[in-house]
Formats: sequence, structure tokens, C-alpha cells
Amino acid sequence: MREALDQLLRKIADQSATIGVVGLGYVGLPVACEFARVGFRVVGVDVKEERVARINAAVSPIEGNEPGLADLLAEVIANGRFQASTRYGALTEADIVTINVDTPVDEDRTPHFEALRAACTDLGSVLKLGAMVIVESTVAPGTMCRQVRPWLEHASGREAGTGFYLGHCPERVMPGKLLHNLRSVGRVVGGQTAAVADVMVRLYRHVVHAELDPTDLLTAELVKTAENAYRDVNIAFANEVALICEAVGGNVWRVRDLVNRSPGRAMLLPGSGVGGHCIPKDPWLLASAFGARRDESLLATARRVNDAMPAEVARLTADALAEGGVAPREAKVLVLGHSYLENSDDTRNSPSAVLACLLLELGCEVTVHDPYVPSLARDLQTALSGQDAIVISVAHDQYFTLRPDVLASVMSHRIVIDARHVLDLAQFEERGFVIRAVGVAPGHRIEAYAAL
Ligand code: SAJ
Repeated sequence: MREALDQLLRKIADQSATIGVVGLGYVGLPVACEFARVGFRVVGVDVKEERVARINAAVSPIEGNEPGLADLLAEVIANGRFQASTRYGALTEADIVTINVDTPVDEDRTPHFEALRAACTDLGSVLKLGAMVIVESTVAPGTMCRQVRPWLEHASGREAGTGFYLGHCPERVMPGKLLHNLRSVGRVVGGQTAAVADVMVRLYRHVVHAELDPTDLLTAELVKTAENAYRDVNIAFANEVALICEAVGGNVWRVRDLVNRSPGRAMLLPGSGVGGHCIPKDPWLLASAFGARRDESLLATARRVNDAMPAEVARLTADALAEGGVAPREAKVLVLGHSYLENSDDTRNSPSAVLACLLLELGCEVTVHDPYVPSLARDLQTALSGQDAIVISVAHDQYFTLRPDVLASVMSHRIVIDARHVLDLAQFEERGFVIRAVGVAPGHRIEAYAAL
């Protein structure tokens, strides 16, 4: 089938190839629009009728602020280069098909790839002879060869490498920067063979203006899951050092500052937990390789450390309320920040949501504020009024403007818990606030000099 690959190369070079995109969410839709923008004919398929209808009406279904996406969608729908369908039959002429469906883990953190399996089965039944299938979803190591390949071979009645070609090019998108990351962030390009990887590089070169690193399928699976697990483990390390500082009377922010002056160190930021769609999930995909021993792994331990941070912040809050003489059941607590990341409206796997539930379980009356979440974006001064305590859970820019004199004038009690190193706590302490902070032992500030 070398001639089939050569045919693909020609159709990629002159952009006469038809590209299919399965899954038109926050990964697939920008991919579809971008390939259409550069001149390919693109056919998108999604199971959600309402989403397909909105796309064909040139209305982006992606929430949040995604610079350039809405206009680009309107452009490629208007010029006919991109159209969406709910039917896989629309893909019968596609020379290349990317698969961008959700690949979650289930309750017990086991990969749950039903959407991927359905996509492969439905695509396989209409796949054009000699077409290339590229999975962009993040998958556990071994998924491409042990699951995707047999699913496609069974559904198509053809063999990978002769009847069709297989690739894995994991996405590296970030909500809020979907088009930017697609165009400007390098990609690992995993091919079933080196020749397939080479064809994939030629394809992605049309839209990605950054490093394209060809490799094999398994390495591509390992790189994507490992790069996110790497970040999760490093965040867990920072959180664990913070807990140690609290236990022994230290200040993690001073410690981190000095650690990072040591060559080759780059300690990340302790905080109120790890949210988002990638970091909490991908370590479990990588650790699934351990099978029954998974939960003893460093990756699983790091997940447990990070997932325990909301409870740590709830403990600090209860401690501060006690010192402030406010019974939890009498306390009005304002949680500042609900999205998973500073200055973002993305609330997926929000650690603040866990924190709010824990405070409710303590009996507190909990209010949540977030300038980026429409339903929570109240006037901050109004939100602060009458509160006994505030908990800074997300480092939104707006919260850096909080001043002790303003808070003292509107709050019922002067209690502040800072889980994201936003405030100058000494200023608040001077104004009589009870303060707690992740990684800072009560009573200890920047330096833990012995009391004079
Ligand atoms: N977080 C910390 N401490 C840190 C860094 C992050 O607590 O030092 C928390 C954040 O508050 C958030 C979560 O971790 O709740 C994830 O934050 P993130 O900065 O990793 O942002 P993500 O989830 O959008 O991660 C994405 C990933 N990119 C892709 O998957 C393409 C990740 O691989 C990137 O490293 C990250 O963006 C990035 O560097 O911006």
C-alpha cells in the first residue's frame, strides 16, 4: 500500500484531501476550522444534533472566550469548506479522519473509552480504502494498538497498514487559547510506521507552526500522559512541602523562593487543589499501565495529595473560624474563585467546588464569587459585605486588589484564609485579621526567626 501513502502525500500537498473530524468539541472544532481555513475541505461529525445545527449555522458551541474561533467558524461555513453532520456516512470520501472524542476515567479512575470505541466502530464501517485515521484524544499507553486498531479493523474489515493507516497526535490545547495552541504549540506525531508519521508531519505542517516530533504510536501515548502526570506530581510535591511547612512552623513561599534559587530546581505553586480537564485525568491514564499495582504508584499518590488540598483548606478555615470565635454553624463564608484556573471561566473539576461542599458539611453558610463565571460574578464589595470569613481559592487578578481596611469595613468578622498566596498577610494581621494560608504555619511569616 505504499502507493496509497504516496496518494495521500499528493492530496495533502495540493490540499485536495478531504479531512474528516469526529467529535466537534473544544478540541475537534478548532481543528476542523483550522484545516478548512488553510484550504482543505473538512467534514465534521458529532453525535449531538444541537451542536451540529449550531455549527452549520456558524454559531460556535464552545463556551468561554476563544479568540478568533467564532469568526473563523463563520468564515469556513460561509465559504463551504467546512460542514458538520451527525451521520458518519458523511465521511465516506474522507482521506484523513481525526478522532477528538472525550476519553475520561470513570469513578474508580479506570479509562472509560466508550466514546472512542463507538467512534472507531462507526467510522470503520464507512472508512475509505487507504484512508488515514489519527486519534487526537489523550489515551492510555497501549490503547492505539490494543483497542483502536482492532476496533477499526473489525468495523472496516480491513487491516491497519494495508487497508487504512493509523496515527496518534495528542492534542495540546488550552481552554481560552484553543486556536493559539493549535497553531503555536509543538506536537508529538505518532505513526503506525515511520512512513505514516512522515505523512502526518506533512499534514500538520499546514496548521502547526511549531515543532512536529515524529515517533511511534506508543511513544506518543506515553509522552502526552507523562507530560501531564509530570505536572501533577510536581504540583503534589509543592503541596506536600506546604503541608510540612504548616506542621513545623515554616513558610512555604519563602522556602519555595530559596529552593528555586538552587540550580535546576523549579518548585511549582502550592494551592487549593488541581482542577481542569487534563491534569486530574491523565496521570490515571498513564498509571493504568501498572494494573493492580496502580494505586501504590507515585502517580496515584500525587493524585491523592492534590485531591486532598480542598480538605486542607477547609481545615484551615475551621481553624481560623475557631480562633475568630465564630462557630462554623454560625459562620458566613465567602469562597473567592470557582473556576479551576486563575483568570479563566473554565470550571471543570473545580477544587473550589469541593471546598464549598466541605464548608457546607461543616455547617457554614457558603457563598461563592467568581468574576469569570456569569452566575457568580457579583459585585465583589457586595459579596464581601456581612461575611465572617473569606477563602481565596483561585488567584484571579481581581482578588489581588483586596485591602484590609476595605474588608474590615464591610465584613462581620475579620477572618481571611489564603489558599493561593494572593494577599500580603502581614498587612491583614496588622489590622487585626485572623489569617491562615496554605503552607504558612499560624503565627509564622516570611522568616521563622525565633521570637525575640
Ligand atoms: N496548579 C497548581 N499549582 C501550579 C500549577 C497549577 O495548583 O503550580 C493547579 C491550577 O490551579 C489548576 C490545575 O493545577 O487547578 C491545572 O493547572 P495548569 O496550569 O496545569 O493548567 P491546565 O490544566 O490547563 O494544563 C494545561 C496542560 N496543557 C495541555 O494539556 C495541552 C498542561 O500540560 C500544561 O502544562 C499547562 O496547561 C500549562 O503549562 O499551561
